[in-house]
Amino acid sequence: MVEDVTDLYREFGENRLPPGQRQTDRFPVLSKSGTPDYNPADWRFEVYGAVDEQLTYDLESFAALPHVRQRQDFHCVTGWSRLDCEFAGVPFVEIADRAGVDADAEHVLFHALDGYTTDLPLSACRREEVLFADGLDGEDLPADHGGPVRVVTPHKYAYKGAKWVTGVEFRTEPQRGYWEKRGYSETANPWNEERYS
Ligand SMILES: Nc1nc2c(c(=O)[nH]1)N[C@H]1C(S)=C(S)[C@@H](COP(=O)(O)O)O[C@H]1N2
Ligand SMILES: [Mo]
Repeated sequence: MVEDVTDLYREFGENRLPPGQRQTDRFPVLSKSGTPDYNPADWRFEVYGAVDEQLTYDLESFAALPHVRQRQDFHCVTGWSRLDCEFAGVPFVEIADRAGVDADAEHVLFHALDGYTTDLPLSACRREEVLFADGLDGEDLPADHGGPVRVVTPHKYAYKGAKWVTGVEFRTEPQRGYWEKRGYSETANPWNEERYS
């Protein structure tokens, strides 16, 4: 079953397409330094920081986690939106609950193979539509779009969704990520056009 979460915009604004965005049928590829190489046998996904139990998955154990499928929209801060992406993935809350997040954790810093980082408040991650996605439109997630696993954050501009994610660090304090350090908004709500800080 594919769950449709494309109506989440109602929580934030009147229109499904956020202000200043234009719809594209393509799915452009954006990255700071290209698609990184990795060896599938060495790939690890680690959950650490302010948690009861650190977790480590390899590709096989990650694939065995409970997955959901969702229809979501995707909004890039540079102005394009791709509607109705069908992502498959493991919900953020599934991972957080398995690790047992400390009561004083308030932020999440995502780490990626290319050295990219991005930060979100824990409350912004504990939402059903935040997924560690490994599938797109019925196929494995393509490497250019962040495969084997990326984060998707349809309630935020897409730079909040780390491609090639390898680490999830729970923190008591925020830490600005790659684009946040370079002037992009820490909150990144597309319906408020929170593009820059
Ligand atoms: N690891 C990593 N994740 C990243 C980026 C990046 O450079 N490296 N770019 C971000 C930006 S700015 C956007 S718009 C989306 C683009 O995702 P796409 O290439 O699948 O369209 O990935 C985000 N996640
Ligand atoms: Mo972006």
